Amino acid sequence: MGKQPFSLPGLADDLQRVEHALAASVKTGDEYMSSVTAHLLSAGGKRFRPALSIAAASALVGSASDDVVMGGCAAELVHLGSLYHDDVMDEAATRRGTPSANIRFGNVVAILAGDFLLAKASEIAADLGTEIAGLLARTIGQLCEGQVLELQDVWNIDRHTDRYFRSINGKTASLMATATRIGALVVLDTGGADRAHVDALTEYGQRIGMVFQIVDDVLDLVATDEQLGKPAGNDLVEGIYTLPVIHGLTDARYGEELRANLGGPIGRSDVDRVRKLVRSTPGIDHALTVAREYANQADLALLKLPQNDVTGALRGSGFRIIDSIPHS
Ligand code: GRG
Repeated sequence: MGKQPFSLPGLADDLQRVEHALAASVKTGDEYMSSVTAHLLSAGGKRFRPALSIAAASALVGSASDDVVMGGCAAELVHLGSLYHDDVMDEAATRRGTPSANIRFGNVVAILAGDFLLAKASEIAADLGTEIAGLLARTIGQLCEGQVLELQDVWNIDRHTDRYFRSINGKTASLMATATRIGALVVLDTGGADRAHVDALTEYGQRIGMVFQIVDDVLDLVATDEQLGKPAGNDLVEGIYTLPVIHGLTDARYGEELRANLGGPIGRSDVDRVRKLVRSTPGIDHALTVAREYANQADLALLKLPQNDVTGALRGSGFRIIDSIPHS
């Protein structure tokens, strides 16, 4: 898989337009502040959320207008802002393979820079109309709710899968659904789509978001620090028990041993041993089976759209995200 799980004609050029708009959006009136807001942007990132906005518009009308590009930027700015805040909360040292903003500039400045990016996202969304502005504001709320739900279950070895799914829907899938919906809503505003198509694309984005987060959670247990651009096993260190772990804890063979190792802080030196223990259970396979169900639901949502080259190219994208997991 390349950087995106779908290849669309013109996508690389459209993402260049996104890049220019993002660079302009993170500029502030102050040089120091601008260096903070540009920090994570310059460190890279896949720009998957803008790609979803572009894909949604392209599925409906074959191309992405400037407003679609700006809508994708708004979603990416919310994502960036949330990462600044997340790294402060986690006291993370690295992100996208470079020192995180909190390490480089301190917590206070990192939080304010995150706030600035959310403000910019809101400003862009307001230019796109009240429906999109309201949608983005609601989504920021959902991100916070998903994150707080996760925090409530920290160190909880009896974490319920329902609460896991609700949390990842809030913290990840909601923004991917919204990025996709914004692309479709911009087209709707110009008369190029109907509501049923907007809803089908939103459903596609949400399902892809669920696949994405489950895969992210699996990667934390199977990938290397280098592959992740941050320390592997971080969820275990933070006390966040994701689907493979929750399921692994029910395993007749290794569940008890796993349980004895979880429920409280573990040292960095124990992380690899515990990751291996989780990998000895069927937890990873179970999580991937669930991810495949969401990937299939994403494909089913696409069937509610007019069938064309773009919807054809989007088909299977959830499965490609799953297939991108490195094999040991
Ligand atoms: C203030 C908006 C706001 C939110 C506060 C911190 C928080 C609540 C939410 C963040 C939750 C979070 C970190 C979710 C994980 C999202 C995720 C899958 C990140 C990785 O996304 P990629 O792989 O990253 O698309 P790149 O680096 O490629 O952009």
